Amino acid sequence: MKNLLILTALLSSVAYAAPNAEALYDTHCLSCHAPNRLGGMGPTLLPESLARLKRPEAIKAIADGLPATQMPGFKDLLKPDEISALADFIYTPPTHPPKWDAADITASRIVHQDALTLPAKPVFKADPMNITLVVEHGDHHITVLDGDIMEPIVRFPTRYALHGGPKFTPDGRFVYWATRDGWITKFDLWNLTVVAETRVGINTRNVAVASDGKTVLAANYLPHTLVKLDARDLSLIEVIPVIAANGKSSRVSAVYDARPRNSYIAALKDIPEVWEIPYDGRPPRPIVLQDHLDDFFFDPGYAYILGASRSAPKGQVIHLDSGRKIAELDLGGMPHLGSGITWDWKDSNGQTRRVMASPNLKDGLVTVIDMQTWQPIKTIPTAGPGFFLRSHEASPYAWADVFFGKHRDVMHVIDKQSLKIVADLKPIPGQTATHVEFDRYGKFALVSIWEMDGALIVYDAKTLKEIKRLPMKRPVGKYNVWNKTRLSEGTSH
Ligand code: DHE
Repeated sequence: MKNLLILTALLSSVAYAAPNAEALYDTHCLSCHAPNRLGGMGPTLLPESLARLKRPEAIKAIADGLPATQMPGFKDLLKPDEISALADFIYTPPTHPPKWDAADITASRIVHQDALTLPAKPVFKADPMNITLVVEHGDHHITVLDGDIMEPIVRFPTRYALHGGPKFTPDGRFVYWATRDGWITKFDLWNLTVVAETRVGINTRNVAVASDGKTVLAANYLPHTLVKLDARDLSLIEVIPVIAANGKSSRVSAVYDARPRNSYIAALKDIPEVWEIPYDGRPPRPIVLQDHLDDFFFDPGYAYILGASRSAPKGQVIHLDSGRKIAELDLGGMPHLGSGITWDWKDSNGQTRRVMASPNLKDGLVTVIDMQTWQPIKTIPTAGPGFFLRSHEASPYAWADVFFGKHRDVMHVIDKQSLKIVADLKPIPGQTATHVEFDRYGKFALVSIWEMDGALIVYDAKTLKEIKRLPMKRPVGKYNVWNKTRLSEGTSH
């Protein structure tokens, strides 16, 4: 009888042992979301960063993965109670609340070089304005390419998980980039050396550089701050707490330079506001919206922003000076406006109109919008949801990837006048083809094969014939100095 009782107790303890959420986190989540849930390649998983994600949505995300991200589904690996325990765990406040304040930022700064002592001319022969950087995600490197001949000049390691577009000074000499865990690096492209590094936050979205080249502004998810640095040596100028009039704080989705306005514009993730932050140190000007903005696009004159929220069905057009919503955008799915491009399009009456096109992270379509009426003029069906759309002033084509799904190896080439797909390239069957960048003249189009043993494929941008392949480790974004500093209409800035 005694033995039976022990056995029953043992069995029930086995049957009802609660999953150890912390151990599950360490096994399945830590490599992307970092120790202590502070975020790295994946976002921070702390209650304050999950303000807009409800618990059932978190369970679904863990089970099924998240579209448009690198988050896989775990339902085949974990039992429902393990998934549920993980969801509880991420909403539990950490034992020691994370902080990253002005003192931490200042203490983190590493000055590698005094840029003033370095020669003010390139150490290479290539055209410094036609240099293209390739970010290799696979082993965290950057390759610097000579854009005339598409040959590497140098390849060097970066910090872990660089994300988003590096930003250049107007002369193309210095470039700044951010990692997901908050490091901002200043690199001297003419001397091919790191100048300085500062850690601005625990989970950082991106960085913008003022068009006067004097300051750098970083957008953080954690803490809820914008951090302004001196562009010369990345020393701290100011930590701007992101708190609305009602006292609620917010993560910052992204910040961009708005050069004709002499200001930066930041989209907030948890408060329906956009902030305009003047270069000259005046306080931010909040623009109150009806909906949150996760992602936005400037019109070429920087008078309007076209924004979309992951949770609202319609996009919005905001007039920046008046702070008013002047139109709604009928977009559908999950448009990736940050990856939008513009060009001049002739309508059936021969009239030229400026149009904007955006890929879609959820549906297989590219939407083309008339920028006078803000109405969609064409929805181009694609082979699946895409991440990036790119073109160049000198090219008649826009290149749209199919990042998600079984056709991820296809790159659509769209005629910018007929608004039809005129070619489907499949550089390597079964391997993800993504993100296109051009050289400064629009002669070559570079496609990333986003695989560990991937490649950069160089196409003739006119004939669409492959010219060469450069082996690379999971290459993702590519950034041409001329196109980025001259605000090419075919790329993001
Ligand atoms: Fe990005 C740019 C947000 C996932 C590769 N991505 C950006 C920018 C933002 C952004 C706000 C603009 C920054 C800039 O240029 O200053 N990205 C997001 C997300 O919210 C999302 C969907 C989820 C997340 O994990 O944060 C996301 N992005 C990814 C990826 O999974 C990609 C493919 C691989 C990676 O690096 O993590 C990816 N994002 C990129 C690239 C750019 C980018 C290559 C720059 C494009 C350019 O040409 O400028």
